Formats: sequence, C-alpha cells, structure tokens
Amino acid sequence: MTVRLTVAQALVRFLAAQHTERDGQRQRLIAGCWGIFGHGNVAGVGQALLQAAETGEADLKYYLARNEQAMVHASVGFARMRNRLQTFACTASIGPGSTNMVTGAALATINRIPVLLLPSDFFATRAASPVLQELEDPRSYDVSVNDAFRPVSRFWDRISRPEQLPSALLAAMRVLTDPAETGAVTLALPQDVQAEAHDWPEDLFTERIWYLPRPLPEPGALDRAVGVLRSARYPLIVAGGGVIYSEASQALREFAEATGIPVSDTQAGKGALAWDHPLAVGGVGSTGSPVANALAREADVVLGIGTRYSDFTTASRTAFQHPDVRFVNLNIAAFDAGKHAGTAVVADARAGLEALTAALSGYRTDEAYRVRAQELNASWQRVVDEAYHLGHQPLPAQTEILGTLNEFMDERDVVVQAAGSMPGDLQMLWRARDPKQYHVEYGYSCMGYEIAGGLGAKLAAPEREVFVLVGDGSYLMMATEIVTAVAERIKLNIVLVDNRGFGSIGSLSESLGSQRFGTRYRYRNPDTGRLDGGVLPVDLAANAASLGADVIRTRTVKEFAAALEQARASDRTTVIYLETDPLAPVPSSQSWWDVPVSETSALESTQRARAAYAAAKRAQRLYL
Ligand SMILES: Cc1ncc(C[n+]2csc(CCOP(=O)(O)OP(=O)(O)O)c2C)c(N)n1
Ligand SMILES: [Mg+2]
Repeated sequence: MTVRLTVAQALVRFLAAQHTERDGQRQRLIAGCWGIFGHGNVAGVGQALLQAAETGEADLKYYLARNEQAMVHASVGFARMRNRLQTFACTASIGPGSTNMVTGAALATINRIPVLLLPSDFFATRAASPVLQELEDPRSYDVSVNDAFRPVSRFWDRISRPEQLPSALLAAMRVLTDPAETGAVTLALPQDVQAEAHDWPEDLFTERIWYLPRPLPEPGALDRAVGVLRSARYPLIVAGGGVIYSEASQALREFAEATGIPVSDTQAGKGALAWDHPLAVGGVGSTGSPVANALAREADVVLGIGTRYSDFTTASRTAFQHPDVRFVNLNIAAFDAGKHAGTAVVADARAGLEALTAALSGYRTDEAYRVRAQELNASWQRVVDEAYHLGHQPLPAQTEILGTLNEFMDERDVVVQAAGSMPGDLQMLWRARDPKQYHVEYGYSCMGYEIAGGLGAKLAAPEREVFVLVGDGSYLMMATEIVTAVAERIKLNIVLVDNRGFGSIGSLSESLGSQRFGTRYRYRNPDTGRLDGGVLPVDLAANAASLGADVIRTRTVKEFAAALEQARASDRTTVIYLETDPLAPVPSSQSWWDVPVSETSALESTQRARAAYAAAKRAQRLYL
C-alpha cells in the first residue's frame, strides 16, 4: 500500500508519528514545529502544516517565532527541560532564515540537546537558479548556505530526491534519540523537492517508538573504575548535565551517601544534588565555590559523571592539582569518558551509578575528610548569605537580586540564564534544590538565549513558574520572543537586569589590563573619540512594554521582592526592570580562567596583567 503525498506532507506525517520511551514512559518525540515562512517553505512545509491542521491527518502544532535563532533556542529550552526525550522541529525559509538557525544549531550540539532543523534550500533541479537568496559558489553548484550547518550538526543531509527522505528521516531520529550522539540534526529541504509528490509506503507513517537506552557499564570497565576509586583517600565527584538528563539524582545521592564522596557540580549539573545535602559542596571551577575548588585542588581521584569537562569546570585545567590525580569518567559518550586520560566507564549515568554503588560496597571516605568539607561549606554559606543581603547603595548589587530571587522561588520554579556576569554569580551562589530548577545555558553561553530558552522551558513545564534573568546586553540582542510569549499566552517572569553594558566582559577586561574598553553602552564622546560619553537615553522597560508585556519598574531590593510577588500572582508575561551596580563586589571563587593577555604591550595595565597571567598559567596541567 502506498500513499501519495508531497515530501513536506510526508515529513510532517512522519514526525507526528515518532515517540520516545524510557523506563516504560512514552511521549511524542517531536512535540510541534516552530517556523518562520518565506518563499523557501511557505508552499512546502507551510502547506503541509496547514493541511495537517485542517484535515487532522497529522498532529504537529505550528508555533510562530519572531527570529529563527530564537526558535532553535526555544526548542533547546524545551528539550532540556524534558531531559532530551522530546524536542521540536524548526522550519525556516532559504538563505537568511536558515542561516539565522546556525547559532542555535551550534548551541544545541555543544550542549548535547536534540533539535531538528529544517532549513529550506535552493531548487534541486536548479531550474530557476540563482533563486532569491541563493549563495552561488562559482566552484560548485552543489554548495548552499546550508552547508554552514555541517560542522554544527550531529547529522546533516540534503533531500534532493523524494526517495532519499525515508532513510534520512530514520537516521535523523536515531541521532536525536541517541543520548551519546544527540545535538542538532539538519535536513536541508530544497524548495522544489518540498512540493514534489511521491508514492510513499504506508509503513513509513506507522507509529514508531525510539527506546532511549540505559546502557550498563562493561564489567571490565566497572572493575577498573572500582579499583581506582577504592584507592582514593580524597575523592571528589563532578556532577554534570548527564546526571540530570538521565534522571540520576537519586542514584547520585545514594552513591554519595554510601561512599561519603563529596559532590561538586557544573553549570549543567547544578541541582543534581540539593545544595543543602551534607555532601554537596557547590559549583566547581572558574566560577565555582571556594569549597569545591579547595577539595578539587587536593583530590586524588575525580569521578566525573555526565560532564564534558569544559574549561570553566576544570578552571582551564588548573582545578586539579594533586600530583597523582586520576580521573574516573562515567559518561554515556565514549568521547567524554576518555577525557583527562580517565578510566572510562561508558554507561548511562543512573545505571552506572547503581552499578558503582553495589561494586564499591564497604568503601567509605575518612570521617575527617567529610568533616573538613562540611566545615568549609558552613563558612562559605555565611559568605553567600552576606552576598544575598549586601545592602549595596545607591544601586543594588546583582548578588542581592539573585539572592532575593533564590529565597523567593519555590524549589519547582525554574531560573533561566545564559550569558554575561550572571552565569558566574549563579554558579557560585545559587542554591538549587530541584534538578530542574537551574537552567543556565553555559555550553555556548549565547546572549539572547534567555527569553527564547525560557519560553521553551515554560512550554515544557507549564506547571512551573519560569523566571528568566536577562542582562541589558542579552535583552538587546533578542527580546523578540516576548511577542511570542504574549501571542501564545505563555507566561514568563522576566527579570531585566540593566547595568548599562557588559558587566561581565567589563570586569574581565579590567582584570586583563584592557580597562573596560568597549564594554559600556555610552555615547561616542567628541572629546576623546571613544564610547565614553554620557549615558544613553535608552529605556528598556518601555521597550518591553511596547512588545506587549506587563512591566514593573523597581529601584530597590524591597521593590524588587514586591514585584516578584506581583509577577507570580499574574497570569501574564511580566518584565521586572531594575538597574544594578556593575562594580558591586562579588565573592571570589578562588579559581582561574585562561584568557590570554598580550605578551607585549605599550600599556602598563596590560603589562601588569600579563605578569599575573604568566604566573597563573604555570599551574595549568595540559597533559592530564
Ligand atoms: C551572542 C554573543 N555575543 C557575544 C558574547 C560575549 N559576551 C559574553 S557576556 C557579554 C556581555 C553581556 O552583557 P549583559 O547581557 O548586559 O550582561 P552583563 O555582563 O552586564 O551581566 C558578551 C558581549 C556572547 N556570549 N554571546
Ligand atoms: Mg549588562
């Protein structure tokens, strides 16, 4: 039996029939389709989505975004919240609509989050070439702007013939649902092929289930890992995002309690273990807690679970200073498990932790070690409390805003952030109790992710309040999805933290001897010729109101706290605006981040910074 449909109609029908299953729980894989139409997809995928909605022959709800990059962010926010069991498809027109998604693709792939991208492409027949927005590479007629997706996609294909669609779709679903391989999957769809009819086998559209595996550790690998761990006197766990995606929090807690090994976390892993668990020692690395960083410096064995060991996690390879430190890496991806010459345990985080707990029975860290961790932590928590209640004047400090929000939020609420000075302050200071409470995109740290990603997170968890934290720089890059939130009646609470420029890169610049050059939003000054003139007459609160959000302007921490109550009580997207002091003090993580400073310079500030850089660099252990 065959059915005659266009390529786009077949695609939509196929996507609506895909499911995932893990631990006996089944859900749709592709929850819907984001899109912005242009000549490349309006009559192809656009027509197919319309027909599906009109006839009910396929259930794939369409969502209209305002920027193609944002629709990928929203899909990532959604998929992350759903622990990679579900995601969205994103359709874009050819040319700029498609390349707008490249940044989102990189973000998805780097964070190991599934998203299906459907950029439209030039005519496969080349009948009308060059079509509007076609690249035209004089070296080859086979190259289009969509080739830019290749390095940022875990699977990439161009459907030049209808016959190619079924195998490409199956490969795409396999990669999306493989926790070791997942990331952006790109199927480039030539404009003419989308509208071309073909006789498809009915079987293509039957319901399909993609089972997410929980692979067990191979016995030899488990033995080797246990051997290393049993020899450890000062072990430390680094819990990454894989713990959360695998829903391994309970297994992690039981493992830590059985062995007495302290647990530090990464940006993606925060909340894997509740912050006030006696074995939780906070974030590790460049923006971690001094507690985790002190333990990391002395650790003889580091057990990394579901982490890809980014430079922020390893403090650019300076975090682990024990001369004989060894790594045991439990990871679903062999690529990550092999890092730092580690003893690799390639397995699902939950299954691997359960196996390790059983195999390590009888092993326990010294009480003195655990007590030391707890004492360090107790004094650090006093520093956090102080930062939460600084009373900074005249403008509040950012740490007070984060503290007020932290104390206000329920454990099942979600905080979303991605770029600027907030991810660092959050990693150091945030107290997360629930594994889904802390949603900071720090694989790509992409300015503009916040509102769009928050929209996706709220779509995934409508029962939770979502608090998006966004800096003025990030807001200016992509505030567009406020309009989408308003149109869809998806309620977001957006906290817009205005410090008039780049607080983060400003202080980084200063610490590297570059004097905050180019990091403030100011008029060009006719006297100096630089951007150090007066404050700009920019009103971001008015901007947010113009996009359809309710806006509350606040000036003090007290007003901010009251505004949070008001926002929670409302059923409309609310933006809480406030200004903070970018120069307010922040506690130190007692760590480092490798950002090279000019080796030669005419500026004294740079020369001083270079000397400090050279000294810090000596602690780096490149060949671990
Ligand atoms: C798309 C993108 N461009 C540039 C950067 C580099 N960058 C990181 S933080 C930052 C400034 C962010 O400003 P803002 O959102 O106001 O946050 P603040 O640093 O003031 O807290 C920049 C330019 C980035 N992360 N993402
Ligand atoms: Mg700013």
